[in-house]
Amino acid sequence: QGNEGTNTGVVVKTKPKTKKPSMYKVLMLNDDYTPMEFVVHVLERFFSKSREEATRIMLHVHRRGVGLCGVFTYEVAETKVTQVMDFARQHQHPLQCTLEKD
Ligand code: TYC
Repeated sequence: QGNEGTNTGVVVKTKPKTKKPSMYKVLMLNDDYTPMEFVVHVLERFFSKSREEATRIMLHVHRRGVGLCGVFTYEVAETKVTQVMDFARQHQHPLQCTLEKD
């Protein structure tokens, strides 16, 4: 945190040692087969959305093709994508979820 220069009149500003982690968007993709109710359930279960918010996001994805589930650090985002894809596969739905640098 030092901003002290020496006595040369030059101020040497050191970088803070910690830097904010890069954030990643988790995006949900539309398809023609996954039931709307299943997508709402996924948003509630894995992204802690209320039923109202989950429904809003699901309808946005249904109409626009893609929608934002949340923004997380890389490790958390990757875990969410894996959990959603595994859950969808277990239920034999083609639901796709992906990660994009913020
Ligand atoms: N388009 C699907 C349907 O009509 C619903 C759906 C919404 C699927 C969002 C995926 O991410 C999705 N049953």
